[in-house]
Amino acid sequence: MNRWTVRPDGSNWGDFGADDKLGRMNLLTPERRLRAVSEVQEGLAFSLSLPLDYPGGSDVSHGLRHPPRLFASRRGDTDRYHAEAGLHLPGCCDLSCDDGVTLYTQYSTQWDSLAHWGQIFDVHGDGAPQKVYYNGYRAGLDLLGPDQEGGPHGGPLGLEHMAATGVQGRGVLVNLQAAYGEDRILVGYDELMRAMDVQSVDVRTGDFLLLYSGFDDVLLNMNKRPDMSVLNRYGAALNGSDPRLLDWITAAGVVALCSDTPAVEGLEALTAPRPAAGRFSMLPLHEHCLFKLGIHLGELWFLRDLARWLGEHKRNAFLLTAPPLRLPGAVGSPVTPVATV
Ligand code: UVW
Repeated sequence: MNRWTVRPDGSNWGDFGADDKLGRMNLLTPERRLRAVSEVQEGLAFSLSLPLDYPGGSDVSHGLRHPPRLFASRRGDTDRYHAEAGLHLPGCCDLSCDDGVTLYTQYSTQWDSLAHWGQIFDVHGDGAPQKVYYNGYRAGLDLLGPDQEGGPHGGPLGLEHMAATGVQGRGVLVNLQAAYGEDRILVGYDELMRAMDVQSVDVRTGDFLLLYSGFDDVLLNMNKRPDMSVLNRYGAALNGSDPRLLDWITAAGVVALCSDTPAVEGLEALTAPRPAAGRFSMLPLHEHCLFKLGIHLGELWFLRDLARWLGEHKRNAFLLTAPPLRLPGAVGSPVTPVATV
């Protein structure tokens, strides 16, 4: 039986194939990658990752995610790797260190996979809504929960599939800080179009759209002690409740939205009063991108240096290379994106 017979309004389920796992990443064709390479004019590379022990603490993720913890690998109880920063290997002059890590995949600079945000939706129009994700993949059958055998596992939507594509294409950056400053502002269609117009940003089908707010710089200056009273009131984030913005994202053909903020969209809806009736998504941009259209979201990227360089050189396009970890089943992944200009 088909996973769905009714797809959500405004979704593209099935358009990339009944069993598609990649969403808009399908648009990264060799031709588009070559066009992206043609944006490289100076040979300069920018790392777009925060140090992965930022933001610090757990407040930015509302207590959900915790800083990474490194530990030394050992064989049984006798190995003393790292005890003195190096195991002296018997019978030779060599020292060796070896380590492991406990890491929350969405703690710092990250990709959200299409398994990160789903919805309760009536996929057969029979009055029995089900828990589903992009392309109708089902919770508990296609994606496995932590108490299921083999779980937790993102199944077909695990990030290893995205990683296998290489994740490389043309990036364009809109500098929302330059356009709107440091006060809190939700950027809808009008505000985004105005900023793109002033900065002559030309978004094409298959592009990664990067949005710079300045949040990364403020966060780094807090030295792993994030002050939420400042961060919650800081800078520009997309307004996921603006239907014209969502329509534009559909029409623009972007493969991903990435920003230096924790969620790309403003989190105001998390604490807003809920409507008494009708369907309601707390994070409408997540719903639109991850659930309906297969558009990956990149969050907490470090964009400051790239944004400055692009501004100084009156440019906004570059080659972006940003594969997640090829970790089977992962719902999110750290990423060290590289922009080459
Ligand atoms: C949330 O849970 C808000 O997730 P994200 O990391 O996508 O912001």
